[in-house]
Amino acid sequence: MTDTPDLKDLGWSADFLRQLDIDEIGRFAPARVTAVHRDRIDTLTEAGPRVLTLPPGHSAGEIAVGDWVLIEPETDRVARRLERTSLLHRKAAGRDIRDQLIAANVDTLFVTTSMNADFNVARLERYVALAHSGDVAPVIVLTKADLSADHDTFHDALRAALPRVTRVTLDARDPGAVHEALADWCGPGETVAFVGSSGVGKSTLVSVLTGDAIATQAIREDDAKGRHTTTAREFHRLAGGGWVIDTPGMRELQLTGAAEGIDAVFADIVELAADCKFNDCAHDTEPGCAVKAAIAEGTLDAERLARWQKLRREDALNAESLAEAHARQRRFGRMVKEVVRDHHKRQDREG
Ligand SMILES: Nc1nc2c(ncn2[C@@H]2O[C@H](COP(=O)(O)OP(=O)(O)O)[C@@H](O)[C@H]2O)c(=O)[nH]1
Ligand SMILES: [Mg+2]
Ligand SMILES: [Zn+2]
Repeated sequence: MTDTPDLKDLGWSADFLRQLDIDEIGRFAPARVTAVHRDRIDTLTEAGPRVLTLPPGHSAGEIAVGDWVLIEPETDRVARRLERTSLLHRKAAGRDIRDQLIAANVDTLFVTTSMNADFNVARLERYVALAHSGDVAPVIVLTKADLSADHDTFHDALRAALPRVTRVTLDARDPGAVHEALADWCGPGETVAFVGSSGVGKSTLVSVLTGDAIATQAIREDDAKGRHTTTAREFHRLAGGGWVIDTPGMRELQLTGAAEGIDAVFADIVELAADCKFNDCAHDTEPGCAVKAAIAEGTLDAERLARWQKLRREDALNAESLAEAHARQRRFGRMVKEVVRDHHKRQDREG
């Protein structure tokens, strides 16, 4: 591979090209966002790295790592952001109630778990729902194959809970095995990302795929507690072409606006629910409940129903608090405007 990736290598495709007007083609150079700072973004273009500023009135919060933007001719300014093919987002961590963009235009989300005590079906369902809701294809990566004597237990659990999601099993420290297992989703133009608990092998996998030692850097980012340094790299080139996005936000993901993704994971229950007597059946004590009937017959696991209901509740609750926060901000904005207007009126009267 050469040192400067071409557009296709950067992930450029017909999905983005067709968003350009005829007079923009050739004049507005496309750039892929590699890092987002408060007042500027780092990008990669066909001609190399470029730091860009945002158009007036736009904030960095609207741009995600992985986004494609067009550069205004003869300036270092973003003209506009192109529509995304996919978007991973979450409810911001802590008390800050807002929707936070994590990464855009990701093709594959490697949902990583080790085959030991960390393995947790509910958590994996949550990550897969996140992928589906962001239009990213999920692949489950089972690590520590070398430490587990019984792989079947894990595969059986996944066959029951996430039957349609592809799984691979590997020892993350074995480069040959990693390249072979993940090659199908990596390569020129592909963008991948990893999610999973701490300690399951994400950094090990990323180091193998990128061919350099960024594991230690990832640890430093964890420790930085949001103090984002300009040297933090979140967009890493894969040794065989393609990119891996590793943002600090990737490590803690709370769902919001993910109802469709959740229902995709639990499609069997959604299908059953269509046969319930009442449209708004809570699958609790209602008569004619097809979901409860399936549990009684033994064709549906009661715990699976409980996991679906829990995720839907969490998603609805987060959506509600986001909506409330927005309404509060709008009310505050209106109040500020009124105060300013009254002030001007008074000045006019007095002046
Ligand atoms: N034996 C074995 N150790 C692994 C495997 N994957 C990761 N590890 C080890 O588990 C520890 C945590 O791995 P790391 O990549 O830092 O996990 P992360 O927190 O998900 O980034 C490290 O000591 C790795 O060497 C594996 O497949 N087999
Ligand atoms: Mg790590
Ligand atoms: Zn029901």
